[in-house]
Amino acid sequence: MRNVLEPTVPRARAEWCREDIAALFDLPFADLLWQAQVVHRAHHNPNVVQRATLLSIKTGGCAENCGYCSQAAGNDTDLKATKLMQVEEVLAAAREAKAGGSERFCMGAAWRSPKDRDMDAIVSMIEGVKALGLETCMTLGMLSADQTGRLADAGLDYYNHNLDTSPEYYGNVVTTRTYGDRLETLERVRNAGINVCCGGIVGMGESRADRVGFLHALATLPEPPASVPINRLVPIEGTPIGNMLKGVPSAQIDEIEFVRTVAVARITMPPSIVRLSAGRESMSDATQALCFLAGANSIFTGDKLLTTGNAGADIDAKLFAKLGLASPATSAGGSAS
Ligand code: SAM
Ligand code: DTB
Ligand code: SF4
Repeated sequence: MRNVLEPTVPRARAEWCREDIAALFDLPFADLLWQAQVVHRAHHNPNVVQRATLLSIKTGGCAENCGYCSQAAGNDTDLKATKLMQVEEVLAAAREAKAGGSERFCMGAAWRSPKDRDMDAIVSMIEGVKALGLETCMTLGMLSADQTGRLADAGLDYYNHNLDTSPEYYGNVVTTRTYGDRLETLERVRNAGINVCCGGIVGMGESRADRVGFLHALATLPEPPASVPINRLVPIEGTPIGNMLKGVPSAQIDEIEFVRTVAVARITMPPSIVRLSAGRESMSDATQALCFLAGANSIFTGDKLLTTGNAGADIDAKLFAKLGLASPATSAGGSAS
């Protein structure tokens, strides 16, 4: 293991092995955060955090069986399924997000994969949101090569498709698709020249070794993802994983362990935007501040994620003021210290 008092030497992705990643997780907390700060400050402005807004453009009724998700048709949740939204409705929501200070607009559909008949509307949404000057991200499930090409031609900035957990734990989370299926779509996205947004969920009952395997899988993709959402499970009643954790406080992920995961993501994927995603609503300001210290530099703002609640824009504005954080567009520029 490296001497923790030496600054982290930037590594090529292929050099990360599970043992090294496990050793990072095992560091004393102060040493881990120090390493994460060294890497973070070498690649990013530590006082800048991007705000993004999510919109569910097609909710519920999904054919996949993800054990954490409110939108899987087979999960016993109260969610009402909807059709794909009209382009104008989506653009109205994007305008509102921009007026509220967001710089990125992420559109999610509860599909196993899009139907070709939906692609014209999807393309119009991307073009319209881009024309507002917002960064665009979409998450629509698995894509064919043709569909990926259409998204690229429309100018989509990022495609979100998560590995969610380690290859070993994956079968406990979803059985209607494989890790290999996810990797195939990620490859198509990468080959089409769209930035990959790929991360996962912490706190689904997985072990530390699974968190190591999860970050190892991300950091050793042919190119590390440009964007890495780290979600803290939002336990949802009526989902297998939500039910499993209900009433077992000890099964919830410890907040320090969550911060450790963010720090290890930062150290293993230095140039990536690490997104502190779902689960912020139940986090204290202090825990969120630790996540920013650990290298998180984007959040989802607004009072809703896709189907669950989120800390609203006013609460986030207060947090930014308290911590002296700025958005990329309003910061003086410059990255590293
Ligand atoms: N259907 C698409 C797919 O799965 O690729 C996109 C939508 S899906 C809701 C996007 C991601 O949100 C999931 O991969 C998962 O990481 C995250 N997510 C969904 N439900 C969550 C929950 N209850 N808590 C935390 N994260 C969640
Ligand atoms: C991601 O990893 N997190 C976001 C985004 N990608 C699409 C979604 C979080 C969803 C949280 C549960 C919900 O609101 O349904
Ligand atoms: Fe469908 Fe995505 Fe939810 Fe899985 S996470 S059930 S693919 S919407």
